[in-house]
Amino acid sequence: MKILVLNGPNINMLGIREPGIYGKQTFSDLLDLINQTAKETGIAIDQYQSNHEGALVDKIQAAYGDYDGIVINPAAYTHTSVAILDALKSVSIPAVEVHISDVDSREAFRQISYAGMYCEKTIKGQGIDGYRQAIIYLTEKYGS
Ligand code: CA2
Repeated sequence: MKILVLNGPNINMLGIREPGIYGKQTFSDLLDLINQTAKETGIAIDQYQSNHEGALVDKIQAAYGDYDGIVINPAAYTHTSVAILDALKSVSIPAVEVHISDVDSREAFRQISYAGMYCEKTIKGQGIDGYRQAIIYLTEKYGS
């Protein structure tokens, strides 16, 4: 099994500001956690972060035929991007949405998730551990 972890804009800035919302862990800590989870589960995991909507759409399209699962935190594009939703639908790869913060308890504009309309599961408010949980969910459901 092969999983692609996708992160949207500003996730690379984790740990630098707003620790009260996103925690103290850095983007580098997140990459370490993803690599550690890959070792533990024995599956291949690639990760990609971009601040650009089209680049994320390109990466989702390129995943077709190559990946068996997608873990995605579209960050701010969660709440705006029909293009990312359509890309996920177009490749039809099982996907889990992750949000580091508890978006449910935040501003009204964060209450809509376009990507979430495709994803079969959403994990929110678990900090960066949400990524590990999402990878384990996909591995247990779709094989190793
Ligand atoms: O909780 C999440 O994972 C979010 O997807 C994070 C996004 C936010 O726009 C979503 O509503 C929820 C923000 C990404 C990180 O932004 C930072 C802002 C300040 C300092 C560091 C990162």
